[in-house]
Amino acid sequence: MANLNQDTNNYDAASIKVLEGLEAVRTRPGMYIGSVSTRGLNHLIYEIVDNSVDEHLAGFCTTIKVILEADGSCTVEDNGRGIPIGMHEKGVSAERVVFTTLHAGGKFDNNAYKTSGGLHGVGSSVVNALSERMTVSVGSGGFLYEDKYERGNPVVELENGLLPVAGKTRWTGTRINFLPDPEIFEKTRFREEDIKSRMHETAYLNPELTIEYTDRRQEPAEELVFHEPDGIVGFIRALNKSKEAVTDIVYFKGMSDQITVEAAFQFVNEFHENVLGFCNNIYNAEGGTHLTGFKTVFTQVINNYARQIGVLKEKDTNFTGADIRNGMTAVISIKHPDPRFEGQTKTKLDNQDAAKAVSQVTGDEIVHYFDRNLEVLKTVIGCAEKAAKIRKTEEKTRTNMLVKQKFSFDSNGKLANCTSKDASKCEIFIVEGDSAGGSAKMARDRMYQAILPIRGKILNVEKASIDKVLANAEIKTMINAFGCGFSEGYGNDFDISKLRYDKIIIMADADVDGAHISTLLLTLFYRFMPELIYEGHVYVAMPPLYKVVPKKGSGEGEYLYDDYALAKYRKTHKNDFTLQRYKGLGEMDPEQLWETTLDPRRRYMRQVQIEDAIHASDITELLMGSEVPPRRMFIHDHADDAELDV
Ligand code: TSJ
Repeated sequence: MANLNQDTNNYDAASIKVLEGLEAVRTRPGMYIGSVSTRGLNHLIYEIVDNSVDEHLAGFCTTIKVILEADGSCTVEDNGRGIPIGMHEKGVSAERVVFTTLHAGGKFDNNAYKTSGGLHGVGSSVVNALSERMTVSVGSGGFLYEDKYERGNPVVELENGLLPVAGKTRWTGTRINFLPDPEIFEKTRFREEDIKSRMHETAYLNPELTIEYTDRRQEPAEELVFHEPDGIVGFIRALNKSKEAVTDIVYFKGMSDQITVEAAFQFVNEFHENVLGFCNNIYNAEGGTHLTGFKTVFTQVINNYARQIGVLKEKDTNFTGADIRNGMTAVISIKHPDPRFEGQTKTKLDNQDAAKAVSQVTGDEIVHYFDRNLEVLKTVIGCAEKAAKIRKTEEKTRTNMLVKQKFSFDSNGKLANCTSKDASKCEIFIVEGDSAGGSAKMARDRMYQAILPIRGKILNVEKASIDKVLANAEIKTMINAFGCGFSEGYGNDFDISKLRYDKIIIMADADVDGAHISTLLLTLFYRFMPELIYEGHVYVAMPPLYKVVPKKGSGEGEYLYDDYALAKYRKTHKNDFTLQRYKGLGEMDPEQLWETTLDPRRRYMRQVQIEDAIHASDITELLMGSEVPPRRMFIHDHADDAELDV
């Protein structure tokens, strides 16, 4: 409070309220940014950058610079009009109001397409409140203005409510530098892979925008320029770059009812669909009304054509939507003046008018296109025919298979199930290797913990067709054990309410093979049971890497879970301890396994979060690709991704 400028009584009163508001952000940061993990940290950058993207959408900014500074702070700069620095009705510079008022609204929301990415579409004031320090620089009308904050509190004295001039400049725009507060965040290192892929995605969605990315935390600095003049067409090209395309990329854009609709799609030789939805440049992981509109009309149009050209006869049933989208990669990007979101993670677009607008534009545009491109139409219908045929054979196989297995749940040799049937308390560990599986069976809490050992590598589901996936013994056992079936392109038999375990915990060695198995399992879940991940049921166990025992004293020693912990331990214990390194789960006896990895009160584990489908398919591509170095990099990086459970 000491730093508050008290020029006007007006401001005095207003500022007290402001501080109370920002204090709430610091007390419950999760409410505003989702989490205080790396994910929430990265979100600070997205939040700031989105403001510059808004300025771009308003037609005033062409370039955004994003710099990860060597001191751990982040700078975002644009060449727009500059945040207004004039007098606001509250009696202070408008800029102050933006950074000290929660949801600074009204005057600053005159932008028709304000990006509001749902739950976490929070304001710059939230970033300010969660930053140890923040500097705001504005270039406007030939002058440079500067304002500074510490943990949300202004530290620059205003002159009659206005910012002092800091110099002359010909530059116009806004530059923000902020340092995330270590009192708030578990870790304060931005994750470059996330930032880069988000900036690249933003470039695809805004073809006239250039984003210059610099990471100065490394020597030499990494510099990248994201500029994608082909827009979502380029996005589709990138998504399909290692796939076998069977059609050209089709693109269209239109407007209906104040909503701009833009879409691109292409068919590839694969067994699944990849249809991504964006609203106001924000990815909608859970889809929503724009995707529904697109899918519904696409299905109708293709079925109509199929009847017209006689591929479907009168007695034939229609192709299902999934038949038609088999092999489709699509991006649907809409701009909506007032988006609403629902769903588990508030990433599902909920506006009914979006479904209407998308189906209207899509219907008109694809009929226009297919009328003039019969070859593409025939290819698309050909894909649907093939998919329908496979679906029909597999429907039979699957019914036989699942009926046979339905009652074999308890008699399955490998699964050591738990006694309790209360799903909310039960856990299933999927354990790599029979020896670790054996120890885990002995060590577990039989009441609530089930153990399923799996051997070797399960199928790479990305490349295999559904019948091969289902023929795999370990996958069958797993699907049966979970109890909720599975969903894939040909219908949805997945019912998460039947899930028998609250937590599905992957337990693999901390080496490359272990990471490979974890990723194969995650890919399987992601493809066929994505709700498991979206609803937070999937975890990765984190067995310790080391045990340290002090040479002096009576200390029993402790387990260390990463190299960082070991480095810290070395600092406080010098060399007066013995160090045991665990090579694999198989090395631990049952008691150790219980203490370190199974016991809910002591174990560490990470909850798996799929940030978005794009990332997941990148992951798969990385892991399934032939180059070894990037593969290893992912495996290492991935450990930072998720949250600590305990
Ligand atoms: F998040 C933020 F507020 F900190 C922030 C805002 C961060 C960054 C990097 C840039 C921006 C920002 C805001 N860039 N450009 C603008 N533009 C305006 O706020 C603005 C300027 C002029 C007018 C006008 O009507 O004249 C309206 C607006 C909203």
